[in-house]
Amino acid sequence: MERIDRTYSTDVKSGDDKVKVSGWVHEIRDIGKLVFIVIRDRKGKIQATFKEDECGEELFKEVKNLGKESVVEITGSVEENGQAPGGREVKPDEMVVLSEAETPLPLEVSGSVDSDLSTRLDERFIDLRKKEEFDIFSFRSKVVSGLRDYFESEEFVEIHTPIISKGGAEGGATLFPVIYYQEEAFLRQSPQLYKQMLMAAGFDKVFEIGPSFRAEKFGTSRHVSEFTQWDVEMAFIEDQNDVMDHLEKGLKHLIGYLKENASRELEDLGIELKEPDYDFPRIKFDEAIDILEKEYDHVPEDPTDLDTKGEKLLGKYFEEKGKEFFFVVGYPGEKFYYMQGREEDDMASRKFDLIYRGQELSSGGQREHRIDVLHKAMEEEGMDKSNFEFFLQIFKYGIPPHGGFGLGVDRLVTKLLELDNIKEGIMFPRDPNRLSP
Ligand code: AMO
Repeated sequence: MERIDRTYSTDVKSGDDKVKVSGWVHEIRDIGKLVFIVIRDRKGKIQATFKEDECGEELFKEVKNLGKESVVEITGSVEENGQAPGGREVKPDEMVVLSEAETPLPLEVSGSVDSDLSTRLDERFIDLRKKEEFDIFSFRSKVVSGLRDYFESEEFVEIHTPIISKGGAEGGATLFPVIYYQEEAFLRQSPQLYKQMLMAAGFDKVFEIGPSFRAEKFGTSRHVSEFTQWDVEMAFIEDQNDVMDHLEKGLKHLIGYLKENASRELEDLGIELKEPDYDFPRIKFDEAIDILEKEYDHVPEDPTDLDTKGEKLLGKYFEEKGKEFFFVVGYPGEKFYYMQGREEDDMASRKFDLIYRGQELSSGGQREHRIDVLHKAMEEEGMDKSNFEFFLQIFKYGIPPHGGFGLGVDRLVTKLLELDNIKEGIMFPRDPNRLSP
């Protein structure tokens, strides 16, 4: 038999005399001597019209028995039809049923029935058949390309560091233990220590895109147990501002890139992205607390952090000034690896958060590279230093001042696409109640 390449629905043109379209049966309308079926592929839909007196008895019988969501391959010519989706339809010569779908389906694909998020995630492979879902994940793929585009052009090197470690850098409460042969080990909470090791190795500028794991106890709309972090580290910096500059420029580049390269997805999802034409405000932690108190009469319970409400209110404050992105710098009581505020700083630390549309998107800062200060900070945090010997070593034999950040890719996608829940931007999310699928 003659081999014909598959044509996506959107590329089918009326007048084509032989095309092969393949996909899922999205819709069937059987009106006796005529059966319309709509085939769906990842790009769109195309109708095929089967007429009893034209397509032969056997083929007609087969199409009458077809169930929704079965996978078929139809070969035929293409004719104009103003009533069909896209104004054209396939006149079939042949149909192969590649896989039959059972009925009833666990989830409606056509979108005529709204299912709650939990049901959708239970039946995720079917849920992902919806065009909107494909658009979200095609967009997500372009987010990663756009960030990579910026950091590669700035000569950052992509790295891959271990997922299994002896200890985590981000605090004991959210560690996931694993059994590593006879030893207890943990899934990484971030690539923090390894990207710093590469600064001691002289790599100067690195980035990593990979999974990080946190045993977050509460299922919120912005936390998951496994997320994708965009990590960056750079050496020979003056202070945290050098790091913030790259984060700001990277995000501005990304939005421009998406407007150009993801315009189809954005349009279909009904999202209009604004390119930030302003410098991201950089305010000190104390100033942020002042704004919250004076403008909104809000005092976060934990004096060393902004709570969710605080971030939201500050987001509102800056959005009213036309600025969706801003930095808060100098958080008190920060993790051991951040540099504490120095005399010239007038703030508690060199740690910053980037907030976008009222939600923390990234944390970063300058690192402490003075070994004595680092030892003290680890003791104060009550850490078992024996698990971090490999890390402490790097400060003994020459390491430049350095800093970096970690950015939550899932949160970025959620906020850019205005999704309600971070899990909508993750294919197979993990939370305290979900380990499957
Ligand atoms: P932090 O813990 O703030 O910093 O994490 C950085 C960014 O990762 C995302 N994130 C999460 N996203 C979804 N679910 C979670 N449970 C979750 N936890 C974190 C957020 C957050 O801003 N090592 C430092 C970064 C650095 O200094 O380089 C770190 O991990 O978007």
